[in-house]
Amino acid sequence: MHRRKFLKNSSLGSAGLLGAATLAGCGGKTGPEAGAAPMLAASPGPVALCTWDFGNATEKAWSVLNAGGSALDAVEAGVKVEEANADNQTVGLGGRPDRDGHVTLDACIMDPAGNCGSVMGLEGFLHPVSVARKVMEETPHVILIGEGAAAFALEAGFEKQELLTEASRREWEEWKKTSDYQPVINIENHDTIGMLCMDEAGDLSGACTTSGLAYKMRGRVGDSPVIGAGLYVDNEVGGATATGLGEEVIRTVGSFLIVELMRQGMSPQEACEEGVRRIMAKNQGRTDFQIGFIALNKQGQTGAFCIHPGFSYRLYNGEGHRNIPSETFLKS
Ligand code: SD4
Repeated sequence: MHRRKFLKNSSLGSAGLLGAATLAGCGGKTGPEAGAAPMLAASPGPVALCTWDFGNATEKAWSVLNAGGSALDAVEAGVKVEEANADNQTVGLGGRPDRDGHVTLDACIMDPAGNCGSVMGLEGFLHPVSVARKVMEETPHVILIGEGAAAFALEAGFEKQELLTEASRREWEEWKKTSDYQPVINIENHDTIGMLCMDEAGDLSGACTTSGLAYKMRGRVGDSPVIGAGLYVDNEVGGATATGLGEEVIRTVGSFLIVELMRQGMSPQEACEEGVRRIMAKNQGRTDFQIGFIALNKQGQTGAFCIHPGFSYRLYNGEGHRNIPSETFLKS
């Protein structure tokens, strides 16, 4: 899709969004009780969006929001769908292991008050995002790593389980034969889920969860659990989240940058584009990696931008549920 058309669609989308919210006076709520809501100045919510085409995840988040649930509960419930999806080999169960054969998970979560929790290199627990939420809500800390995070998860009542599936183990065995033991930096080898939600009250939350780069060095952590890099939410302004080569997102503190650009007046689309441009400015001539950002502002407008074609995001709002192709920095 051409940029102009994309922008036109985005602005139409926003107008439609605001229209729907004002008309119904119910923040876009659907279902039998939608018309019964009081005619108050509505927030543009609910809105749920996530990286890539994870329809089941946004569907789940939307069901939480549509029942009057909080954005925080929605993002957690939404990304848990992909954490439990063994067919998604870059998140949770079935995630590709590190080069030594361990599935190590990174996740974080942020609430409207700016509280945040994160786990890095967590092994053996199906829902790292829920462990991250417990870190946020039940400890004085923001981040727990590795063995400490696992001990905390056990204490908090999470059950330990094997996450390396037969399919991922077999692929890893094959990789070892040919790989030269280098982590794969494959431009399309990432389906990390980052999710942003706005609830009926207009409050924002976000979550991001991944098994990271396939066959990474043991101990390597990407951007996804790093607050400000893989995810950032400021309830006054908006939120952003990333997928792709985490090292480059960390170098520019990508999600924080995008939120700050929105604070200065950029639309989510413009801010995502500038976030990618900053990364490309530090990587002149390099085309061997992919990064995609999505963003949501307090007005319910959304945007996305990536380096290579192929990135899209899932959006569920008062207008319905759809997959939206992202504009790209490098044309194919
Ligand atoms: C990372 N950003 O660990 C993640 C990778 C990713 O799907 O997006 N994987 O760098």
